[in-house]
Amino acid sequence: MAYFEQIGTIAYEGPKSKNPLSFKYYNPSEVVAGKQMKDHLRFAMSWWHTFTHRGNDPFGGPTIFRPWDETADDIARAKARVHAAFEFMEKAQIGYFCFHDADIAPRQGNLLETNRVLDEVVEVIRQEMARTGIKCLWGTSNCFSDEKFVHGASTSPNASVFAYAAAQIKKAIEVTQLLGGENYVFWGGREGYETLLNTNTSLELDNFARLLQMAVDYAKKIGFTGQFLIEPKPKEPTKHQYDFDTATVLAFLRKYHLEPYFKMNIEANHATLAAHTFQHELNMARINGVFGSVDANTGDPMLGWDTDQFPTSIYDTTLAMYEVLLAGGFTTGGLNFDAKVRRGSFQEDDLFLAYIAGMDTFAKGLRVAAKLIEDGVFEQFIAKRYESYAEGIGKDIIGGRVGFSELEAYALIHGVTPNTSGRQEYLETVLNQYILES
Ligand code: XLS
Ligand code: NI
Ligand code: NI
Repeated sequence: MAYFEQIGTIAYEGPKSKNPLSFKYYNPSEVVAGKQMKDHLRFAMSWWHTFTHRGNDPFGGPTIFRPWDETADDIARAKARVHAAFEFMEKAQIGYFCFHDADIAPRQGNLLETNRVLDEVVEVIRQEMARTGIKCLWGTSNCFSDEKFVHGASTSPNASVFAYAAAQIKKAIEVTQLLGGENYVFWGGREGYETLLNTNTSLELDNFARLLQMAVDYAKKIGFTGQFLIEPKPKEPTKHQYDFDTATVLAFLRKYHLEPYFKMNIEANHATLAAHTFQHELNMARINGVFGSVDANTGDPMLGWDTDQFPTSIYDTTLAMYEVLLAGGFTTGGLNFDAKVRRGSFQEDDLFLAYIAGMDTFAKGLRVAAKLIEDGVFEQFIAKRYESYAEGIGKDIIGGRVGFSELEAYALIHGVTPNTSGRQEYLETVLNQYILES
């Protein structure tokens, strides 16, 4: 049975097309900067936002009613969703998907039954993957929605909750391995705190590290070779999330000697919640060698929460793709649209229109970023700005040949040379020019 009968495969029609159900900038097989666009961008569909989101918000119930949700039996419904999801990905030319255990199969009364049903649905996914060639970018476990995780998972004060979370994650890694997932994501769910008046942060952080070490050990034991990713987020659902931002996660990984096993999954909306730009977080991951993958979405500058909107700002996607290209591009990672249609965009074709918007915006960003890098626009400016470190005293500082006494002697004799302008407004104009002309 087809769920999107009215819609055919979305094709590239170019920037002049007025057909809403076409790509204007995303031309999957076109070569940009030495690679096909589809291999640069590695677009992925988020199972949760695309197939289980019903439009609920704190003030109202569902506004989104999908045909696959009409199946009364919850296991049959999960299987119907699998068929709808693969039809959707095929038609939208999305090569990968990401999932939480709880998105793909309904939980049952106990862990054993839950895992059995999960296996049953995973088998349908496996068949659809074989039929379509669509792959799994990453899997993860939902250790935050259920009531038992009220005080966290591995950071819960209740040790039996720690054990349950570990069991869930063990199974989710196994399922990800079975589906050939290229990564496994740890987003800190409720790993954080509401008040220090009742929280032992020291024990909670140690326990968080213990859980991650167990995951590393287990992956080794079963031969899971996917990349482990941590997805930083500063707040929501807890007031203070432990994985605040890339820098905080790095300090944590280094303290517990976990850095070799983890990279970052950078989400745009989480970056801005941490009062960083998306580009800043990607840059921090890149320069520290922990750039892994991206959750592509956007927040709203006027709202202080994770609105998970589809990205439509070419400015942001250009600067994001600029960092991705400088990082050498994606290896195991990709662009997962951790984004949902607005509550008012409840028609089925809105799903396609939303993904087209996001994919085209990133495709355009890739095109502009590739041109900026090809022309060395900012790279040359930056190299020139720091040229005082290429010779003389600057070279001695970098070479470790001088200390405070030598520098004092230098300063007494030479004083300082004049500073030059940072030319920010000029560079911003050049960036606009590239966005408009590329
Ligand atoms: C929530 C997160 C979540 C992760 C996967 O804010 O973005 O969706 O990506 O657990
Ligand atoms: Ni995310
Ligand atoms: Ni998020």
